[in-house]
Amino acid sequence: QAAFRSDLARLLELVGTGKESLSFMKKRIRHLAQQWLRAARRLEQKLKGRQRDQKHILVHIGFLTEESGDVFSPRVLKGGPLGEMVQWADILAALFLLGHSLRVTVSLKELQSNLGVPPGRGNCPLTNPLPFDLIYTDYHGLQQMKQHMGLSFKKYRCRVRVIDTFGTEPAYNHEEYATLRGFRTNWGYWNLHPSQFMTMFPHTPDNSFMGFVSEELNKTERQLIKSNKVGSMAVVYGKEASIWKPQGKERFLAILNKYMEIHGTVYYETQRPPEVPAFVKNHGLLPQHEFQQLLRKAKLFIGFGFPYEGPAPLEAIANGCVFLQARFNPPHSSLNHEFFRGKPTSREVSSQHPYAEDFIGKPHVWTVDYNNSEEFEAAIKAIMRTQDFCTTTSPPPPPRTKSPAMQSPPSVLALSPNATHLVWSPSARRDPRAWPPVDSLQVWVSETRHACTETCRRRGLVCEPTFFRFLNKKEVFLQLSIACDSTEYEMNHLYPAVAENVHECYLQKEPLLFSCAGHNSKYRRLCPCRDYREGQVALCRDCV
Ligand code: U2F
Repeated sequence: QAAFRSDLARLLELVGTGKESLSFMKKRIRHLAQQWLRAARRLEQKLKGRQRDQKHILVHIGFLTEESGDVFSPRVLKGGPLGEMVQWADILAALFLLGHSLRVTVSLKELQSNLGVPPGRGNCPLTNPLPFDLIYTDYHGLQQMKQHMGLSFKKYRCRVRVIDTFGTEPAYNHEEYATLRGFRTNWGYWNLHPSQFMTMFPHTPDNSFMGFVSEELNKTERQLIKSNKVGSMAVVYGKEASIWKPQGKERFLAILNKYMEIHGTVYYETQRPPEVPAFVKNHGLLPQHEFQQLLRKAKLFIGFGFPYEGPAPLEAIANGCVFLQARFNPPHSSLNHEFFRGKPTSREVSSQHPYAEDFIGKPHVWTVDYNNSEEFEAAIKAIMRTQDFCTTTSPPPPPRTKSPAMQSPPSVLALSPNATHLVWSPSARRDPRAWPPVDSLQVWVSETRHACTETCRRRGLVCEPTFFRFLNKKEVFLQLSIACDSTEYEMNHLYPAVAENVHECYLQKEPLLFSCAGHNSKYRRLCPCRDYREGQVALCRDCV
């Protein structure tokens, strides 16, 4: 049985030593220890002694192995990416406190010895059963496991969970389809279940949302932050000098400088980096908790467009800052931007932090066109006038149904006057194991320019991929009054869908390709949307 743990010392030993990345993770775990322990006690009380199985879990952090090049560790103290380490530290702390039995590996040798494959005999199939119920790893680790487990990899791959920052869409995950249809990239095509990929932010519900921890402040801390806020202080998002390079930056920094004192936390060795203007007060790269102290004083946290989708904006908002970021027009994606090229997703990134833009928004998050000086200046002025958020520091829940799309008649009405009806399968409804309950399903037909993620979001709903199986039926077209001259079953990540102009209807032949992500000008998709609880999209409103 799993018993909640009340001390993190053993975890710190398990994480090991010898790399800056591991030291960063351990510092984070130590710094958040009291909050973790409090949270574990709260959950323990809530579960009232309910029995839970203790899982044997291997955590293999592939990107930190020498064999994959470990490009991150040497950059930890030089302004390189830390977001991934933030997330791994939090995953380790959560699994450990829940009482599971953990092994942590950051080298191929350790991986092999834990999997029971003798070193040097990498392609042998495992002779014994896999000694772990679950393996948390990343794409590098997946590759290493495949090479060293040989045939057993296929047998045990359902036990793998892949920590995958930017996500893997079903079209890229299905090997045959990805190969045939040009979705094959360096990373995808593992034929896992899409929910085995766990993301940093909820990019598409096809994947699981793992997230990371943002600090919780008590009332006293909030009061203290409030009294120490400096209304005219801005901190720039960017710890590496190269982030300060974007063209036109001088113009908008000069505007900002008219109103606010600008601070930076840019890494430097001996001299101020030339990319950072002289009027910026640069503190150098700070240890994480000192960076957060700086955010507690600032009014504004401002992004220059990179890094994409990191944890820092949420930390800033949690510490009472407004986050100002650039809108991308056209959006960045693997089709048009170097950073995303080869990533197994076609997601269109509409700003530096689409999660902050879509799920939090004003007054905490401002997304503006940085090429438009007037819009930029107006935003700064408006932000300076906003009240202090320190009394309501936790980010607000995702928006409910008040999107512009709700104010005009939904486009589905063009197809049928009663086409937004709830659809559920009576047999599934009776099945107590069906989760989430099918009663929460609403079928919406997308516009051709929208994926199901967007179609549902515009109605204050969330796309629920487990419900695709209820829509993938001829009768559903009929129920939606969609005229089908023909109905075919084919492999396509956009199906079920209708090619409206030609009255052709399509159903999905391959369940692994059910996908909330993706759109194409030819099809209107059938989207399985459901409602959700404020602040907790994983649950539908009447689920529990
Ligand atoms: C993201 O990685 P980054 O490391 O660039 O993400 P950030 O949002 O900058 O934040 C990472 C952490 O760095 C900390 C801060 C954050 O938790 O508290 N920090 C710090 O310790 N000292 C400082 O002076 C400033 C910040 C993303 F997370 C990755 O997945 C991507 O690979 C990367 C590139 O897009 O961006």
